[in-house]
Amino acid sequence: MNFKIVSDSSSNVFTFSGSGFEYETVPLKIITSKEEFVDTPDLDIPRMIISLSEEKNFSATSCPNMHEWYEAFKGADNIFAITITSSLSGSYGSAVSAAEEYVKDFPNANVYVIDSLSTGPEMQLIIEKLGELISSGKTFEEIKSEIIEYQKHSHLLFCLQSLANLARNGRVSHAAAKIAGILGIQIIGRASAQGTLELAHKLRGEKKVLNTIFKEMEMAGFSGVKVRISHCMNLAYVENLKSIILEKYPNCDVQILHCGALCSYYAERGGFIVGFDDYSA
Ligand code: X90
Repeated sequence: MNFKIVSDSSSNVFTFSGSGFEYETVPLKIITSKEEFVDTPDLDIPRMIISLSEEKNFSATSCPNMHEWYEAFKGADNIFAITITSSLSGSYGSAVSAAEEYVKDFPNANVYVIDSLSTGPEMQLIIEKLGELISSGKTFEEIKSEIIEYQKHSHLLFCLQSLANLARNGRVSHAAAKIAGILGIQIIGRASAQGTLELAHKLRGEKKVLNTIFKEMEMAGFSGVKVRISHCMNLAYVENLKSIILEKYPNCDVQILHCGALCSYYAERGGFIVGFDDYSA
């Protein structure tokens, strides 16, 4: 029985390996009036960000279609697919349709599509958990129920300097985007339990922003086990968040990744996203 984990590119995880499974990413796309950016690891993100800042007219994103998910499933018979929250994207719907076709064509295959109710680093945590569970030799059904349980303990916060692209694509209100557009204001929010985007604070100043994020993490039950951070061209800032975390929790497993194209487009330059679980050491 061969296992495969398939994620859409909003996880920012483009390579992942471990014993007993394969891993593949299906890309979302960013579209402007001149160009299409496919969210693959070789894409030049800084160039895309510059090109988007010059694009005044139109930009949008599109999720993988059913065919793209189906192709990524091919060859495997125990598949875990994970998507960006179904409340903000059609990726989950496409993956579910692909799964239905796939089990019709390969009746012995198992496919479970996970609606992450989130994106980015929270998806990364779920992918890593899937990897651990598969490597430890659990059955498909055992993994499925353990991952449903894990999702109750994973969380996502974000900090954005602009909500312009979220508003342009109808994912937040124009009024909220206007507040975020004030110079120096940063917006902190979270993925709600229902997988919707929830705005929580508007703040100014790095120290205040990082302390608020850290406080929000602890309020959500974080106690120093595991944190994954993805950022859009803002490494110094998130390194400071990492230091704040490690100061209180020296043994915490903290990793930093670059946002891929989809998260870079919506988080925008300077934005970052934090995933963590609420387990205690
Ligand atoms: O299908 C598509 O075109 C993709 C649409 C995605 C829209 C939102 C992406 C947000 C990415 C921003 C902060 C995290 C918010 C998490 C809320 C659940 C990153």
